[in-house]
Amino acid sequence: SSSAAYEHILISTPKPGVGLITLNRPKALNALSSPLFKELNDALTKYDEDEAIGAIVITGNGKAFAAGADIKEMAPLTFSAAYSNNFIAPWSHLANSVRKPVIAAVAGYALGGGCELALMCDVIYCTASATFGQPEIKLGVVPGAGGSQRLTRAVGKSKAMELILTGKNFSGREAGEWGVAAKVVEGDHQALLGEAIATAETIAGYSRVAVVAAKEVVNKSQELSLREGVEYERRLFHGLFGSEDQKIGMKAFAEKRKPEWTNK
Ligand code: CO8
Repeated sequence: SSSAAYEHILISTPKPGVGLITLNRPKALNALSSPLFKELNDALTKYDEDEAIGAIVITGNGKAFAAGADIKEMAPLTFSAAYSNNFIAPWSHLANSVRKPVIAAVAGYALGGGCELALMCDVIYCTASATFGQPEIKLGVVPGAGGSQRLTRAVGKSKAMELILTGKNFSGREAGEWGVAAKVVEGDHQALLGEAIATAETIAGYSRVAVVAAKEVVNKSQELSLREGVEYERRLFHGLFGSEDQKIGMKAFAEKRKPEWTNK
């Protein structure tokens, strides 16, 4: 695949099975304009449909993952235009429709919509010096791409309330301590990206069927009661006995060899 069709992102396959998307508006600190999001959604859809891809990584550069929604694009927006065009609704594509795992590799700024984009991903890896925050209050608005909901689920009400009401930033190190990030890397953007790609490669090495099911059941925990969630999990677990890969995986274990998945 080539990046030629895109203006605001780069795409590549750094390891077998890994689809990498690099946000690429460095002069605007990767501010998330509508044209950028259109390309991001297009690339995500293609990776999700591509049988060769097992996991996706989204990153920025050393200075910024993304410094937010594009403030210059939003400044003249009116209520009626925002409402009738359902402004930022397309952002939900990542959270609602992408079925393969998506890892955010965050170095530098992840502010406002950038923080929300990271929170929409399934796993966040970051550098210790990354800068997260929901500064919308300083602009006279509130988070609009899920930040008030996802950050609150991640850190609890009191801390989310404090962060969103003050607009204060938090570091990558804090993101790790609070469970927002799964891994905090001490090195630079390249070291971080290496770690994220290695994890994506691990995931891409498993049965696609099992991986999609694993993501689905964990996500259900955010939506359902515990009892409903456990029942949902059990049904999907039952369902996997209908896959070829369940037979392949368990037979390979018994024969002490590596399974060769068919993704069926
Ligand atoms: N939108 C548009 N342009 C931006 C943004 C942004 N969010 N962030 C930075 N830029 C631009 C700057 O305007 C500047 O452009 P230019 O060179 O043309 O003047 C360029 O990027 C470089 O930025 P700075 O010179 O400011 O770089 P510094 O290193 O001095 O500062 C900061 C870095 C601290 C990150 C600073 O740029 C900043 O505060 N940025 C804005 C952060 C912010 O408020 N983000 C939240 C935006 S609101 C939001 O995301 C709402 C989400 C709501 C839901 C989603 C709706 C779409």
